[in-house]
Amino acid sequence: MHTAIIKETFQRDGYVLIPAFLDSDEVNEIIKNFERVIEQVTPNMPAEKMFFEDKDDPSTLKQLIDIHQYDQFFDNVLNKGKFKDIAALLLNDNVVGKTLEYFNKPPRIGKPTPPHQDGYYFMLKPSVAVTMWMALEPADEENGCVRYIKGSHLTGMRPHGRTQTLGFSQQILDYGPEDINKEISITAKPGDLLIHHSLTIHTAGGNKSATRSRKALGLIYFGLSAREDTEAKAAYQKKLQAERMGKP
Ligand SMILES: O=C(O)CCC(=O)C(=O)O
Repeated sequence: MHTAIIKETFQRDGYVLIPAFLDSDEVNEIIKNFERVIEQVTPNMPAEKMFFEDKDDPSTLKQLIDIHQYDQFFDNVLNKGKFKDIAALLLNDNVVGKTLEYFNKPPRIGKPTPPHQDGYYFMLKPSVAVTMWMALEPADEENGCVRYIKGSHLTGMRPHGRTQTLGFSQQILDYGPEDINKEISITAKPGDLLIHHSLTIHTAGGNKSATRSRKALGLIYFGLSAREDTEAKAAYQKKLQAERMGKP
């Protein structure tokens, strides 16, 4: 896919799908290294960087965050590979790799990803950031592929509030049938890369398959022109505190 088309699509729609961004050997290398990390590195990672669908069952691992901080292979994927170059191209900026994540939705029990805008978590001003999501196995409606609302990066930040979903603590509060009607499901094959703007609304279904998992690689890049939004951060901390005290 030509870079000019990738950029134009991203700017217009708020997301872009790049088919076969990595070939099968490259995907297998990522899968092999995730397996190694799960076996050998996670025992040294703090508990708050790991989420399980069932905390008493290690086979239900659903998310690992900040893997690059604990593993050189994935630090290189985030900071040295071709993912970073494409982030800089799309944001028209120099970028910093913020995090590298592992996502899974285990068969039957993988929960939906609540509708949200990543920029709500990032709290940047301006919100110059992208998230990348690369399929490590086929993703479709049955096992919970990502769904986007086209053009939603152009209409501002929606109000967010608390969820009970581990790893995705915030969701759009006024998300309704009109939004659901606009959702576009993106089916993806291993190596296909999805990139979305930090203001693009997205969600994903639960995993309804009895046999198939839904594994993916996640990467986040901030533009160097983005600054921490200290007002938004303070308001968020106040809101979390109120929620802890049981206030609305
Ligand atoms: O893996 C998913 O279901 C969603 C991932 C997501 O929301 C994100 O990377 O921002």
